[in-house]
Amino acid sequence: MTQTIYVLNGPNLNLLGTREPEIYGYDTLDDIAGMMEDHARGLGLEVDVRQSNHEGHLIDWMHEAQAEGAKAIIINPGAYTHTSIALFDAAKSIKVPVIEVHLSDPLKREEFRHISYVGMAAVKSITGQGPKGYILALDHAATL
Ligand code: CA2
Repeated sequence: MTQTIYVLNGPNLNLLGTREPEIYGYDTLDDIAGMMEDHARGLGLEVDVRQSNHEGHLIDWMHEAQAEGAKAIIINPGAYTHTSIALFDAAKSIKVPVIEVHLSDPLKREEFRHISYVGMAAVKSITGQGPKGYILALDHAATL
């Protein structure tokens, strides 16, 4: 059976490609999902790409990934990266490996973006590579 990678995206990432292209680029989340589906097929994997503006949805989906036997979770938690101990706890509470992705490099931005709670529980963090970061995360997931 084909193994599934959950790809979870947090608040405001549904608006990608509409504003601040100098930071986040011109690709929409649908464009990124399409690229990931194509790349996953080449790796013999499936992706399940989701987005929510609600912290609890992201947590429920992490639990679901565990219950469904997902191979890995790739997550861009958006601004919850820098605030959510609940997402850190969720990542710690499951056995599914979590890979953190950011389009920008939060360490090169405002100081309030410099802490990543999810990153502290992630097996890998990929930052500042734009949409390619999601593809690199998939390549890493394939090795797990
Ligand atoms: O670089 C990333 O991927 C971020 O996770 C993006 C988050 C930000 O809070 C993190 O510090 C880094 C923000 C996503 C906002 O998405 C937008 C979409 C369209 C227009 C403006 C922002």
